[in-house]
Amino acid sequence: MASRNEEVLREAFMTKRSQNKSPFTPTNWKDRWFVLTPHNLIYYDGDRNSGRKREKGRVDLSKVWAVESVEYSAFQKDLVFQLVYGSTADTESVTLYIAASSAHDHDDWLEHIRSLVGNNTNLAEVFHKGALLRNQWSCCRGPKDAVACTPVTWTRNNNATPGMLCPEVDRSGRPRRYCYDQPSPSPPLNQDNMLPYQVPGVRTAFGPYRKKIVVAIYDYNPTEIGDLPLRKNEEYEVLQDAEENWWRMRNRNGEEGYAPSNYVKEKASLGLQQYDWYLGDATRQRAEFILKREEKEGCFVVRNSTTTTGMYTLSVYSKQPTPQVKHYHIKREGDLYYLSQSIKCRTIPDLIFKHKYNPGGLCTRLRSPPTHGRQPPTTAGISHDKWEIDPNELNLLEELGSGQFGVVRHGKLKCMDVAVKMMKEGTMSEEAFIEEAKVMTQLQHTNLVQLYGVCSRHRPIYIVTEYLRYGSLLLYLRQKEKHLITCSEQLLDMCLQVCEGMAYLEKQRFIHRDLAARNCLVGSQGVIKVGDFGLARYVVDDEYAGSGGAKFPIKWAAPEVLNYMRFSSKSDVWAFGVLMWEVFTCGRMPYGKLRNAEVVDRVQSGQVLERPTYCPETVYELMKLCWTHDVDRRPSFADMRCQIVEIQEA
Ligand code: L0Z
Repeated sequence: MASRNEEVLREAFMTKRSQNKSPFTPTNWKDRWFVLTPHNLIYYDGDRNSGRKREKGRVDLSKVWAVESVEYSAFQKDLVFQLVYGSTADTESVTLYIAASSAHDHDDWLEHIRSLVGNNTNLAEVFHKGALLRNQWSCCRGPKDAVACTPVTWTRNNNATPGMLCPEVDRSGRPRRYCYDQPSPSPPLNQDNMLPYQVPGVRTAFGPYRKKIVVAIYDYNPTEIGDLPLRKNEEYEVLQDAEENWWRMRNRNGEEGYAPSNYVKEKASLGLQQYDWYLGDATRQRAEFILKREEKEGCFVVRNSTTTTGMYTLSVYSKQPTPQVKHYHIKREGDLYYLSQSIKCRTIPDLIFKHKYNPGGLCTRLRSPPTHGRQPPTTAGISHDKWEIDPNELNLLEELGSGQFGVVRHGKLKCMDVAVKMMKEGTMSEEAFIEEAKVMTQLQHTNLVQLYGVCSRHRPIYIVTEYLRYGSLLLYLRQKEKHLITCSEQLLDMCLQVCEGMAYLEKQRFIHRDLAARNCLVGSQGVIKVGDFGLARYVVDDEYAGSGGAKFPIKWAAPEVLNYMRFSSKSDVWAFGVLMWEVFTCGRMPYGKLRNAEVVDRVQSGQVLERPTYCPETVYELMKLCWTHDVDRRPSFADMRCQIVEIQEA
């Protein structure tokens, strides 16, 4: 409870929005007992009747920089107010959303809290009258770190009597007419009737417009009217970057349209992206794969060092004395880069240029970058704000197999290869999925099978995804066993790729729920992608849904899933350990023919899968880390990534 010397000014039950929740899960509200003291707003759990309460959190009122109402549309909920607090207004602020039980309570608490924070020196001039939903502010559509869009309705006590509030309280969040200080003038609305938002770094409420110039790092050929084609190495001005994945841009001829943000890079931080020989974060394995396939003497790439950030590695193919790829760390001395003492340069492109004419200690002189090097990434959906695909635009081709939801066919969308899941009626909660699909199309990563959109206006509905030409990872492992089994670097690289895709999902707070080799796919250039993430939630099938069902993936399930169906990114990590085992056995069935009940007994008693014959001890140690029973001690995907990279480099 509030400590004895803290006078209780107000107490009440109100509901609080849980903080730090996934941008992809529905907003979660919890009943809390709120206590207001002169210096803190403290909240406790415990139901309305019981006297025993446990403190769940508190806000230090001296850190508060705005106390404002929230517009109804943010949560489809009335009587919500917000406390924005933290150390620096723009970067480290946290927002606490509280729904009062009555209009009287709403006004009363707002007034009281304001009277307590009125002398704070950090009070803000602007706030978000909406809420951060799916990584975007509902009010101005700005990204998470956009500077707030709406002038505050109340600033400080100054010459007013502390505790006095505007006589007419406007709960819509619109600027109030009655304020102690004159609010800043409202900025003009844009075409969408939205307040403009600003990128961080610009601290003034509505400061000068800053031009953002980007350079295309890939060609982009739009599929939709209204989208802007991009030509590699050309410059574009960004007109709107409110959304993460699709930006409105203008080319040199003044033509405007949307284009994918992952196809451009800001001119000021372009770095090596403009060079064909630069592979960015590609691993040693990927570099070798690309260079070996070209079979060209002196073919080379430069990539970021996997061990030291800011450092680079040069990978070169040579046939002398035998076909091989050599990797050289580009060393640094002061502001000079070098590979051998004899040639030192100020920049990496200069260094590359010099070594084109002089091997200078390398196995061969550098000749040309690979012709099939950097592949353009997928785009988040097929166009800006579009997830509904017209089935007439689809050209359906051969059948690829059938999934949980029915037949999947290869197809073409314009000239793009796609896979089309034709949803058998009654196998999926369609309504809920279609809503979620809007969010899922926005997930984009090299190691995730891209969801492009849905055809939901007719039945059966179609789910349109990226097409991968080599099919399921499980079958690939089984078919290529002879070739792969002794090639543990390549097997570990497959695990790393899955881990990278999963680390992205983890960061986006998105849970897969059915990670296994059968749900990963193999693409060209040895790329592995995780597929069908999050779809498990929409399966309508008793045999799949419960842990007792015949189709439930028991052998990939963490103990907390078996016991309480508690899914999390950590339960995905457990499944990832099993997937690593599948990879290093080239596609064997975990626990062999053991029946489900026996598998559960084994897992509960702490027994783990045995080390696959060709699996290095270090890799097996990583699998076992994934099978840590204590969820809190189990590593995250980010942790796993570091560990795998460490083994690769050893
Ligand atoms: C997916 C599912 C089902 O929908 C399949 C692709 C592909 C297959 C075969 C070949 C080529 C490409 C081929 C290659 C090998 C030796 C011979 C020639 C699902 C699904 C899965 C799980 C779920 C839900 C749905 C839950 C998690 C909810 C349980 N699976 C059929 C096809 C595909 C993902 C699929 C593909 N690209 C995308 N999707 C191939 N490519 O003939 N080869 N070679």
